[in-house]
Amino acid sequence: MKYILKSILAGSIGMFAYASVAAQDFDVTSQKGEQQIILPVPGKKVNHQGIIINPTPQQCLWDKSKHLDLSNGVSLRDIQGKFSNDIGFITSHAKGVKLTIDFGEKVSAKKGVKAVSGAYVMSIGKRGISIVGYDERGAFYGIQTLRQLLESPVAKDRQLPYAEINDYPDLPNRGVVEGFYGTPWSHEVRLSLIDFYGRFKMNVYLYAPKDDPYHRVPHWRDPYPAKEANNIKELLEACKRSRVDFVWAIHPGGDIKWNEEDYQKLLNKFNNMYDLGVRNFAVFFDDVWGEGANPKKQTDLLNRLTQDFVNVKPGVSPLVICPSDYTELWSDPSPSGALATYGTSTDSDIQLLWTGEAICSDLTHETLNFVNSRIKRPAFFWWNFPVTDYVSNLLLQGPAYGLDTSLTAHELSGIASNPMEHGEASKLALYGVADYTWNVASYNPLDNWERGVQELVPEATAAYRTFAIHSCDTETRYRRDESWETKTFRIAEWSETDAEKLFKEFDEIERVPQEMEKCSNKTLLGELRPWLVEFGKLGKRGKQTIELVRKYRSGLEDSTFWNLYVGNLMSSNERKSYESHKSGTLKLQPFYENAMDDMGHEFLKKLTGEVPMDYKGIGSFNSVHTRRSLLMLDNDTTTFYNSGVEQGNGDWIGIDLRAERDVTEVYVLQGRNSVDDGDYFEDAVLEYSRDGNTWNTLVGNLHRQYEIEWRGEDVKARFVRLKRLDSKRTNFASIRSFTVNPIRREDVDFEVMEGDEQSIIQAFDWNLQTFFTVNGVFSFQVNPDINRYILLADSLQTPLTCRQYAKNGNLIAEKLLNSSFIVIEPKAEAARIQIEGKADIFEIIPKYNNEPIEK
Ligand code: LTM
Repeated sequence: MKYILKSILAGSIGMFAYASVAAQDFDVTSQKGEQQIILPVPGKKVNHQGIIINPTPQQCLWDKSKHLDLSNGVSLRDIQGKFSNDIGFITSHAKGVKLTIDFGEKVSAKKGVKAVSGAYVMSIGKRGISIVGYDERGAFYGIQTLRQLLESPVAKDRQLPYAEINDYPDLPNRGVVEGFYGTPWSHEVRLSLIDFYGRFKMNVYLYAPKDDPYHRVPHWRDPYPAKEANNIKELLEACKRSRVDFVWAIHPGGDIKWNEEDYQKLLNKFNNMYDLGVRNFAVFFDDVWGEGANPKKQTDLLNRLTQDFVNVKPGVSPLVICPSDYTELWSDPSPSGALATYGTSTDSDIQLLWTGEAICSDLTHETLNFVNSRIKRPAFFWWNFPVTDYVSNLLLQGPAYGLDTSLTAHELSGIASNPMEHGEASKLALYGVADYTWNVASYNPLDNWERGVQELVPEATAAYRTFAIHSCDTETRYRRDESWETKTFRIAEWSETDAEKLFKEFDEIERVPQEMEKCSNKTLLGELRPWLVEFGKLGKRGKQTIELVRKYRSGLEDSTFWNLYVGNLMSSNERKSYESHKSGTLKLQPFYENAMDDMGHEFLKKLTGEVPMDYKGIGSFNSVHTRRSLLMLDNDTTTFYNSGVEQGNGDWIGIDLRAERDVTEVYVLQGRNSVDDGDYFEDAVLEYSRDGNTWNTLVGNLHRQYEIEWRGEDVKARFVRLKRLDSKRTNFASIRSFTVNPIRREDVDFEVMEGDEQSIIQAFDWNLQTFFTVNGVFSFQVNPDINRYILLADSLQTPLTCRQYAKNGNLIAEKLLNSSFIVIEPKAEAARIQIEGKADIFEIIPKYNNEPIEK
């Protein structure tokens, strides 16, 4: 639109580049290591022939030709009198099948039970059912296996196939750390989860809610008030029922003074908790800095506590510790570092928690080698999954994967999964953690997830599965695969078969919220509901989009198309609701956004005859081709594009101007936030290209420059980029702003007489991502060379009024505007046009007298 955009003059400013701020030397290691590559979910769905047992047993021999009839119930022989309350799932009858339950070293050795806590042998045969545990916990687990067998399709007529099961856990610690920031779980949810742990053979619950004030600052020194103390007693009883170790954790590092007074207060608190019944204790020093993180002080305290408390009080187990150096990201690897200090100076019975290569990361041999060689014992893995305290607008319902299946108890003492503040919704991931920690080598993440959705929502499994498969990715940091069965596409790749398939998926999605109302776990439903509501809307939006593309492809009048188009745009309120309870972020919502952008681009091109200026991010990083790169093009320096992977030689980030243009000005703002941010190209060159192959330098040898600005004689370019030059820095790369030829008010030849004078440029940037707002009256001077103005407005809530005034101020025409596609034809004597009402105007497209009228 050269006639209205005054040419953007390069003038004789000459070429210059400046760096407003140079980087200081600083520690950037904390900003590395977030995993951004999305690995696919391993495993595949298996046919379990009607027998579903989670965790997967180690050895099972089935004889399906013979069956034990349990229709008359069982007669219990509870040799040690411990399990009468655990077999409520089956009727007891004096004449029922004999169910014998026993445990202990002697009897278990006779039956070939592995000598580890939790192991058991169960036989089902003509003499009835026998369960022998290595310990009480093992026998309890045998009972859980029996319960699951009876709940399996194979036992629908209460006929159990003959079987010999020899089962045991691979890892000694299997469970959960309630260790997230945010609203701690309610008492009811905790009780429900403890029951769940027992049912799926998890044995540890580390109680460490970051926002429990009596766990951490400000009240870690004080006893719990009566109500909370009583709740803890109830949790202890529930854990006893589920044969779970309740580990109460204290988090003193935020304000501890390493003096006698605070030591005594800590000891008092431990005694106090002991009196409530706690026998397992933990001390956490995660996320503290300064003196609180001093490893020498920490280990001295722990050794003293072990001596004065753990070794003295009857029944107390060795401590569990989370050191301040809990991840490779910032742990000091040297022989004098924190991990080595722990390794050499703490009792080897003490368990040490470790989150891996990053805060949220996979469980690998490499990270265990790193930590174990220093702490001199197998680490206890704190798995930051499915925790969402860093992405609280998401709900993680995907498979539990990223856990190496060749690990053994020699390297790993177990896993404590850190879940979401939504306890019921976390069960799906915990179902996987239970399975992995019990039987590491057989762990099949995808199959486990398929079984999990069925287990958790048997009343609406298909709907829950649909929701869950599209609610997996974190968008940032610990990326998770999502929507792996769905094929989305750009309009340019349109095929009616794919479109129809996707339409059906969106249709199912739209129905999910209603279907999910059948879910009998109302607490789970309550946690999911805000996300389900948004998910349903996403289904509707997706369907409408496919219908709109179909209509668009078949050809529509401009006005009809535009009204349908804006009807399918998300309002800012809709966006706000979606943003706060997001799902479908990896494929579904991007399909909608891309389809709308693509149609908008083509439509605007047709109306203006120019290539719209909705520039696109390009570059060597995969993520730059996603919508995330819009964050560097949105005129908002508080948002940024981040590569999500480390930078390397030859990496670059740039923009595609969608057509060759005369470039006179480029501005790039690197880094995520402050000038101290490490995520930037330390050495770089600013380049342009006409074809994307041959690049020319605009500014070379940029060193430590966050802010890069170039202005000069126009160069013809379709692409502009910032390319990394060799440097030591291997951080991620971030760009807050990448601007080419920014439009300024003086570039726009349009006289505003009433209304917002400055933001009118948004209506002349040929970019439908931006708009200016009319709220009240807005008027402009008529240009006599223009015979029509087309205004592209958003969906009108109420009609606008358009008035035309003559030079002397007389009103000469008045019209109500109902359509979002506004065409104004100035009368011959009109000097001013006024619009009254409320609307967002994306573009104002003037049509000159001599221009042909497009169809
Ligand atoms: O991971 C650890 C050891 N500490 C905190 C957790 O409390 C928090 O939930 C996770 C996830 O944001 N990150 C942490 O650093």
